Amino acid sequence: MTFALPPLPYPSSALEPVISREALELHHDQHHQGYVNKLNEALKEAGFESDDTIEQLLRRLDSLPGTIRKDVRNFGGGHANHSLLWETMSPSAAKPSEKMLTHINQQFGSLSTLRHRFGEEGEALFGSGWIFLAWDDGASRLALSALPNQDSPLSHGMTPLLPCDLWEHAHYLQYRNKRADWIRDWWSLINWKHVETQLEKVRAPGRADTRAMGR
Ligand code: MN3
Repeated sequence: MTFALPPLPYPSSALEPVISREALELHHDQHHQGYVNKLNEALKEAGFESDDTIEQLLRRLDSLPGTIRKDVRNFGGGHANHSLLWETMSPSAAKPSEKMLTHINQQFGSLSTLRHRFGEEGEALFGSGWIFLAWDDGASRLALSALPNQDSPLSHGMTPLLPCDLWEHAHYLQYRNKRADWIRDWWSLINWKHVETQLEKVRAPGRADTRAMGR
């Protein structure tokens, strides 16, 4: 099994001025590629064979062989988190639809409350990591999840819908150490259409990967 770096769904200058071309190219071509390479090397070295997607491997992290568990968690998590990050940003970001707002209001009260809590929990995370808007599979509701390093909500019974990268490599070139400003400006890039599509998939009963996992 070999994982590959997905191409960016837009030109590398498309997210300026929030993310400069240089910053996006470094992040995608160097950091994300690095996670993919290290993941592939680790799986090859361990002789691990599977047709699972990276999402499926992360969901069953605890049952993976000890020889690859840590590498799937770190490098596989890095691969999955960044792949979702590129998809959930857009140069022509639109506001959430009425339908999406209904889901947000139901769980958080309002979009501005969600944004406030997202920023607060993101700022509060110590060290490197991510803040996610996710679907809690067990509770069947939207939830926020702040996780360290490259951990994925998939390994915690949740499906990530919207990730914000809180590693310094995500913002240091332009925002230096100002994580709060980074989260504030990143918010204007959210591709809510993609978030909504993922949410509808995860809310649909009997979705394919749930059946495959026997959950
Ligand atoms: Mn990153």
